Amino acid sequence: MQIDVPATLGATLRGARRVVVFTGAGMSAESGVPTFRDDLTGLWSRFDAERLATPEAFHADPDLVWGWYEWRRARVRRAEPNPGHLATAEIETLVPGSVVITQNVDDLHERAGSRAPIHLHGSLFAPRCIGEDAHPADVPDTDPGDGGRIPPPRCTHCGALVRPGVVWFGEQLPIAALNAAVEAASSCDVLLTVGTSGVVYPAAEIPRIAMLSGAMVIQVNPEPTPLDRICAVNLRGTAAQVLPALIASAR
Ligand code: BV8
Repeated sequence: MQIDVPATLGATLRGARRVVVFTGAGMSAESGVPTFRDDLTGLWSRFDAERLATPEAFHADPDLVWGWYEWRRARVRRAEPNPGHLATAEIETLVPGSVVITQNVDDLHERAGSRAPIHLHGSLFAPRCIGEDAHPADVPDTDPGDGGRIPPPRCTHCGALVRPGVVWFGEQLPIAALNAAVEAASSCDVLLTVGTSGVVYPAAEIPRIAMLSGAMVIQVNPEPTPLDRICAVNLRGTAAQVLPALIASAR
């Protein structure tokens, strides 16, 4: 489906000093990675993602939670970056100094060529142990099939259980990532918010910080979100449709 992107947005992007692309799960939807609020498919349909993505769920049933993350990690490994990821990486070439801030725990921005995405909620590819030193763990790629319970490995340094390297609900965001994201949002002149429902905090503050700092906030989402009211422009379309059109108008 052709999306009409106002030509003025291309000029705005081209003339920007610094662009921030703030992304959520909708960015990876067209790569076949389910969004956070999609009904969890198959085996996971009877669980609530927000209940599984917590320290309490892991401590109550490590095999269930580890199995869920291994199932998600295998899905991401099989996925490819979509045209939205590629267009996002091209923005960094078009406007040097631009940066991606992502809530996603996949590695699709990196695989599309984005240099150093800021991961506010960690990564599926950075498991660590729950011991005091949080030793990074090297977890082999397995095929968990449709998922199911998988006992988490033990740390080879201290023997503690290994956990996914993501930020769970109730856990603090990595301070360095959060500070870098706030600095980028405060100093950009355009922020694109792409594929996020804008309901999880403090990440959802990022577009507001940009707007309050004088940036033009442009939203790319097929649906309305709470962020609509702080956006100068709401492009009702998908990441893989809109972002390539936006970049084409900026070249
Ligand atoms: C914390 C990693 C405190 C794990 C995730 C106020 C202030 C601070 C905190 C809170 C607060 N109020 C409540 C809280 C607590 C909580 C919170 O925000 N709860 C919500 C539910 C109200 N926040 C926290 O717990 C955070 N921690 O505050 O700690 C603290 C302080 C000091 C000391 C100790 C503690 C931690 C939150 C991080 C949770 N981890 N992910 C994992 O992945 O398993 S969150 C997870 O959901 C995602 O990472 C993402 O951030 C979030 C929302 O998902 P989205 O990315 O937006 O995806 P979603 O499915 O919701 O929407 C998809 C969108 O895409 C839709 O709009 C759809 O229309 C659109 N779309 C679909 N297809 C496409 C598309 N768009 C474009 N193209 C398409 N093709």
